[in-house]
Amino acid sequence: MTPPVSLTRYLIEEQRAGRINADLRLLIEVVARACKSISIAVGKGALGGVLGDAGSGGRASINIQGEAQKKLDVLSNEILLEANAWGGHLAALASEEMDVSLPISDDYPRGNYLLLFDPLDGSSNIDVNVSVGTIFSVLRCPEGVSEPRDEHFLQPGTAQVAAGYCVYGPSTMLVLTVGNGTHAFTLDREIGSFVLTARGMRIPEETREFAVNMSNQRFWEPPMQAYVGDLLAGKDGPRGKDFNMRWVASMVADVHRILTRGGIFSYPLDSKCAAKGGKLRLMYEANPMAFLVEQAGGAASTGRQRMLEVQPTGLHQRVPVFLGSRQEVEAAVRYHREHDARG
Ligand code: AHM
Ligand code: MG
Repeated sequence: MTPPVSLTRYLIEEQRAGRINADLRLLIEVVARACKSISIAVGKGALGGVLGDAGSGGRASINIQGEAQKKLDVLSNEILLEANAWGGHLAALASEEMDVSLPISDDYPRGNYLLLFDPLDGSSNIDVNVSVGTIFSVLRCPEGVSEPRDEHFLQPGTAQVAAGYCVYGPSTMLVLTVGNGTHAFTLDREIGSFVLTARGMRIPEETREFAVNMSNQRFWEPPMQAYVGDLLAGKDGPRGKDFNMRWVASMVADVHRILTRGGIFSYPLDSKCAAKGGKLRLMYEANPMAFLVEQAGGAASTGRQRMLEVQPTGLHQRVPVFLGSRQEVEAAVRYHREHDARG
């Protein structure tokens, strides 16, 4: 029997192969350790006193996105900030829960990497005991920058050196890419170690499953209406096959299902979120997921552009998202292209 491969061993082997350096290895280990702490907090639920809204005196705490923060959003953010503050591997951090980026304090050495994260994605599922997750993306700090600010994070997704998520579901799993495939590690709770359980994940090219919040249908753009209309028409429509639908409302859980068995995930532009550019955030939701999905043979697009090539203009910028099985993402993109060509 071959011995299990821990995350630590996997990272050491990637370092020996010259694909990552010691600082990036440390960074990923630190994020994974923080995810273990978040997993423990999420797992305690009501017993840990961590459910419900953040804030005090009857006043909700609101983040930069204008969304009410949950206690676990705030706690997860603090866990990630504390874990990454002192190791010397980072120059600065940025989070969904923080208005602006945070340079590493002068009390510690500054490293060469920038870390972005959504500390607890799927907040609407926290209080109902449904899977949530942490999403992260790693960029290089530009050469010669000693005082990193928001503008230094504004690099396209193709510049990511690592990305991943941790899903807090029936089991806790970390899914990671350093640009050499997408791999899944399951948390062995007794030992406290992430163990490699799926090496080189591959998303099936074709699918019969889609994930979208159908309640927004009437607010979508015409090409999205046409695309989903044809999915719903099934065997009787131009697609010639029946489709199934799933929507967890935790991007991490929906993407995890798609990485595991295929499908298309979409959060398109709609008239409610059009002024903001979309619902999901480019830099710490769409881009890390796009990197993971592409590394698993899938595709990721805004509907009109490859996700990883979007030039960011803001830390909290939002984008429409289509990702998953390659042929299905290409089909969704085709509906947009043909609609736009008609003018
Ligand atoms: P959050 O980061 O505030 O949790 O919001 C992101 C989440 C995604 O995980 C999920 O895909 C989407 O919002 C669900 O949106 P909706 O409630 O509109 O279906
Ligand atoms: Mg989120």
